[in-house]
Amino acid sequence: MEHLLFMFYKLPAMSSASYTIEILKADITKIIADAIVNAANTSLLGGGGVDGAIHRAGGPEILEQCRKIVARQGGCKTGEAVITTAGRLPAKYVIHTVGPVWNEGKYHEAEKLARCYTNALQLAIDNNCKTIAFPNISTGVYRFPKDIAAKIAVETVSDFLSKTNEIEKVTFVCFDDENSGLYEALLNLDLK
Ligand code: AR6
Repeated sequence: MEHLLFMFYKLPAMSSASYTIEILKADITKIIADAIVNAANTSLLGGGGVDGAIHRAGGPEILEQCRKIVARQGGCKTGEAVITTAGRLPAKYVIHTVGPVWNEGKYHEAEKLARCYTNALQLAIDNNCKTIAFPNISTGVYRFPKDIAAKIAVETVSDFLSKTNEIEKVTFVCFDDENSGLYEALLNLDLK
């Protein structure tokens, strides 16, 4: 199922970073990267969608580590991120972040979604990750409008990468045609 839709490579200019952003149409559990990101919930104890797929494919070690985090800090707040093993997955780590539930945009949802991306990227750097793959956080069960979410994801990640020199590649893993079309259009516009 995996196929590459778009790849952008930013050449290092004076005082700016070089990095690659790619868009894949794929199942994120199959991605080889230092870290894949999970769209979790505040309990960190699993759920449906991409969260269910990651725990199913990665095996019980991921949940064991999530439980330890819960015992230590009581779950994960919206916009924040925690890291665990990736268990049996081909990635090294899973970074679990909790996207906002869309509620007509009245509760700082855009800001909270942007924080998911920046906190996951910072946690990846703190764990020496060079490559990271994101799903389309909050655009499933949490009902965030896909067009607004894609714009936030692309802008937040591009901005972060242009200011740091530690992440080499970010992959946006899209699961449906609407999301992949939106990401392609945005990256063509913003980065070319
Ligand atoms: N690979 C990549 N993307 C996927 C996959 C997959 N295997 N499966 C689904 N998606 P969602 P949310 C896409 O609902 O909206 C969970 O129950 C999906 O098409 O997984 O952040 C958690 O426990 C969509 O575009 O996450 C929370 O309770 C995107 O992943 C809640 O859902 C996100 O959809 C979080 O809701």
